Amino acid sequence: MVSVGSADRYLPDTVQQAVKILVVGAFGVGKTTLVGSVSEIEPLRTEEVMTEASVGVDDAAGLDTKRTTTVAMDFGRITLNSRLVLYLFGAPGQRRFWELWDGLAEGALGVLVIVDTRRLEDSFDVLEQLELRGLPFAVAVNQFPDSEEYTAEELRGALDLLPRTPVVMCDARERGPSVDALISLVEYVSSDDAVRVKESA
Ligand SMILES: Nc1nc2c(ncn2[C@@H]2O[C@H](COP(=O)(O)OP(=O)(O)OP(=O)(O)O)[C@@H](O)[C@H]2O)c(=O)[nH]1
Ligand SMILES: [Mg+2]
Repeated sequence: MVSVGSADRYLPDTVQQAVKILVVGAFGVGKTTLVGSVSEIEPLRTEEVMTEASVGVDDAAGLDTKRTTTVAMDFGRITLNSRLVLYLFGAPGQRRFWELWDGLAEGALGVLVIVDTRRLEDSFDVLEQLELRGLPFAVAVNQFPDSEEYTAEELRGALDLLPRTPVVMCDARERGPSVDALISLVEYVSSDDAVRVKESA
């Protein structure tokens, strides 16, 4: 998490636009980690310790250090440049939380979808839900140490993405690449391509 002084809690006077971004992805892909890495304010988290009840429901394979899961949402803020601030809303990706998305997605400019290539199939449902809702999105690939390396084009094929959908490699624990993923999303949704996606949905 970025350490913040009290001065950073307040938005600069130069900010002209505040936009809402949704961060989604399957269980344990790194949503809470990414929001925490980029947020300039202490992120709001709703973590609960995972219990026996999640065994066989949420697949934590490859997530040895994971002890908690998000039960409602993550929230963070990042000032991308002197004029633009993003409010990040992280939403759990499991099917049982999909109803939450409708409220959280209201008024959102776009969605950053985080995927873990070790469990790519877990992301199919999430992408399908976004397409159904007509939400413009970019894909951030969270690289874990034992992730195989794929090219963006290979992943685009495997995830059946449109040629114009951004696919960005990142490490959710690192601020720089996580911010770059958000910038790709904002650039994409600000372009005509994304508008077309929205209109055709
Ligand atoms: N090695 C590595 N570990 C990561 C990375 N990102 C997250 N983790 C770890 O992976 C686990 C999952 O991260 P979370 O941020 O909790 O994932 P999440 O998507 O918010 O999970 P849910 O809210 O439960 O769906 C945590 O134990 C993190 O410490 C990464 O880029 N590399
Ligand atoms: Mg989480």
